[in-house]
Amino acid sequence: MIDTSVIEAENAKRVRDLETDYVALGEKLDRRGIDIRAITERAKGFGVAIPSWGTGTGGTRFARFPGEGEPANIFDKLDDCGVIHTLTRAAPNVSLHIPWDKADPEDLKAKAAQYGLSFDAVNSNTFQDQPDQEKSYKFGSLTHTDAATRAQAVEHNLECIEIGDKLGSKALTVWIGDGANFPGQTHMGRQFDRYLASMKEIYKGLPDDWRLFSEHKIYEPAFYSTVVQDWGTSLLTAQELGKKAMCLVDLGHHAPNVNIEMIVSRLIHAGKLGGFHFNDSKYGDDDLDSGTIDPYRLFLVWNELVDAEGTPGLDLAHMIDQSHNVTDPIESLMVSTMEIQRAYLQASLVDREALAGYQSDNDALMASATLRAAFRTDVDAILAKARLEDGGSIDPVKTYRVSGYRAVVADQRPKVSGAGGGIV
Ligand SMILES: [Mn+2]
Repeated sequence: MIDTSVIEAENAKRVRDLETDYVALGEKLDRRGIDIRAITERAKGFGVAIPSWGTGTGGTRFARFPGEGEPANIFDKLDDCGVIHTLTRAAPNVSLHIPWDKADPEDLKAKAAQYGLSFDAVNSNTFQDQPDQEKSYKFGSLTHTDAATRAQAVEHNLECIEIGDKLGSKALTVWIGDGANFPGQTHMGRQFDRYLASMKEIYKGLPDDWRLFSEHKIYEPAFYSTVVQDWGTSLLTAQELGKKAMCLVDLGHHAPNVNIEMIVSRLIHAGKLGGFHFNDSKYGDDDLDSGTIDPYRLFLVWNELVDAEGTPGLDLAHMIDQSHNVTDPIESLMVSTMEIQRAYLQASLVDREALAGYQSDNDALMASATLRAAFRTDVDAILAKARLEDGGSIDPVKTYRVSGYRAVVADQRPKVSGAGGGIV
């Protein structure tokens, strides 16, 4: 979809400056006892999963303003994911949403293989009704008071596992919108009991080498109470279900000012951190582009993850979960991929021995300065070098624009109307 000659021509314009910057950064890091090659190899080994739903323009509860050349189906979405990975070389996985992305698994695998893509966790959807669905989720899905509605929601999750298994996925992410809008609307204890009972049914259908991710979210669409509202409930769930159940942290699913890196640390301690939905947030579940609002927080989350490397059983799924309302989704997803990779590299530069010394000496000032020294290091040249060595683009956004990809697909794909209202 992106011609190699375009990437090569664009890289040729920038490769000399990159080499100069890379050598200069290498000398600087060398003075700090850091081998730039080792950090470059870490960059090359890094990957995130692109959410299939993120390739279309998102929206709010009020409206959606579709862009040109919106993907019309999962195969278009996979083409867009292919572009992102081709240029960044850091997005080798795709996370699917069922039933939105339902298609013949063999066709999906063939399309993904064209771009060297694999499938990460599959996401079930019981937060909306589908046209052919018998029971409504208006008053809940896995926690509904009606047993037949719960059974239908369980069945859908089992079907997601079956589909994911054919695609090579190894995890199911469950997020439900169940909750209440009024005090007294539901019995919070019984509702949670019903949730656990439904999740146990799903867990039973999980293959041995699969994991079940429980994703918490403080509010929305339920505005008074949400069944899996925070990491405490998520952890309780994961502990009750068993070894294959883990917690998934979506960075936008907490109250403002919550210390997310501390939640990360606690979940690692409990052996229950399974993965992430990366995005950024100013107020709530804003689903803004990673690293655009609070890059230091993203760094501090990565600081915990890099610190915990080597912990037995710690095997994280890195997924993006964003909504792009005012940008070209491909551009936003490429930039986000690189910002997440950047935070990972910066966290890899932390002088952990010095930090441990300052911590044990109670030298708060120097401990904090040690983290900020890593955070302030400009690793652009390493990121670009890693992409270049892997056949990607030194400057993915500029190369993408020069390629004219969006205009080409706008000609091929049907126009999308925004009149259907917003999506959350
Ligand atoms: Mn999420």
